[in-house]
Amino acid sequence: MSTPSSTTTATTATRAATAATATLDVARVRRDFPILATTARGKPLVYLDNANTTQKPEAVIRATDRFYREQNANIHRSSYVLSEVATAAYEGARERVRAFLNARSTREVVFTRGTTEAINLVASSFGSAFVKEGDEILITGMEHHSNIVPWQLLCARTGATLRVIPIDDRGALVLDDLHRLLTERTKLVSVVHLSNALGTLNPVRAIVSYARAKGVPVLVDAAQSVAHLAVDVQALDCDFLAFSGHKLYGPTGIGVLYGKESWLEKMPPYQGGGDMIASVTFEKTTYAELPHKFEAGTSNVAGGAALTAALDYVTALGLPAIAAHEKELLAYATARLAELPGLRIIGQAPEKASVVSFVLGDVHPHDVGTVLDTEGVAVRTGHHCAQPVMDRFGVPATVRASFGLYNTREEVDALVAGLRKVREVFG
Ligand code: C6P
Repeated sequence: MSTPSSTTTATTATRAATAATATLDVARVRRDFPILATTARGKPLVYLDNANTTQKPEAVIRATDRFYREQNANIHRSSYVLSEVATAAYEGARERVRAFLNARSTREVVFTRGTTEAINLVASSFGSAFVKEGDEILITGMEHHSNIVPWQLLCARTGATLRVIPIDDRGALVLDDLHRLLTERTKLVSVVHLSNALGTLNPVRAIVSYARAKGVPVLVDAAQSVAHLAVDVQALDCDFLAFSGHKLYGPTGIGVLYGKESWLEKMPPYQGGGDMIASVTFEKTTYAELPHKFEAGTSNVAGGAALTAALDYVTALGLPAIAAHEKELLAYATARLAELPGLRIIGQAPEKASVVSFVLGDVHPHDVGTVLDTEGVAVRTGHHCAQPVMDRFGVPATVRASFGLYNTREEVDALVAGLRKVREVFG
């Protein structure tokens, strides 16, 4: 049995040297991801679906393996040494997330199953305490369904109304409408940081400033952004922020709700059960301290250990270096795609990151995806769980290539070659 923090020390030291140069050695980084050396349909795998989920480096795979081999026990409940080790792994992950987001305290870091559950937690808990008939929740026209439906459910329960900041033809927010739509009735603004369907990077700091001046809290859906740019919750000054481990080179089944302690203290528990209580009698239950008040039942302990490894990995490479690499790749992809007759990029906002969404003439995106798949190129086709975005641009679906830290220009070239093949097949 060994301590949880030593898992990635060697890797971290090696990576720190790379980070110091602020450029990404992509060829070397790719060797950390075993799946990238595999084939798909007999061709080298070209994985361009990172907005959906990212592939996992050896460090994350090893941390999961090691947890179950050497550290597995339930946490917070037992006094034997193995349980102490597992608890340290899990609470160590919380501290790692705190540092990653620059939160003030681990009391502000709640583990969830992912972004979706984190947003549902706020809609349910904040909603039951602070939202009533006649109130309004303000979102944007480029939200993922996970940042629409929980608020619709809340509105149906309370009689509140959902308002939507529109997007313009480039896929940028119409910020003047924020000023019109944010009123004394607004109880919360919930906005995506980086759009999964358009690649638009929203000015969340400016949105928070504006809302703060009116006394309105802001939730940031950072599901897409955390893997592509450094996110600092104190600099953003947001009240809540949600992300998923699996989009950040970490495991599925674990994510994070960051919440300002002042809000979390005032919010009731989301679910009831073990580990979230201080004491229970049939007459009265009192709740555990933050953040455990919001974590009912047995947690994803192995997920925590693996998330630590993922955050160590990304931090050692350096988010500025990752962002610079992906920016260059997005520019290259945008230019190469423009060579293809009839290709229309959906989402051309001035500030974008890591995602290019497009349609190819009148070939259905699913057909495009099928042909690309025969070439080993994995992209997502469909509405990307953002149907209102498709409606806004008058398309049923798009093809979406989304980049991660290990993607290369050669892979963009493979995408473009695959699209030429689509043209040959469908004319
Ligand atoms: N988007 C995509 O292919 P979960 O499923 O809880 O990990 O993440 C939900 C979610 C919330 N917000 C945004 C902006 C997202 O992009 C996602 C997940 C994936 O675009 C799967 S639909």
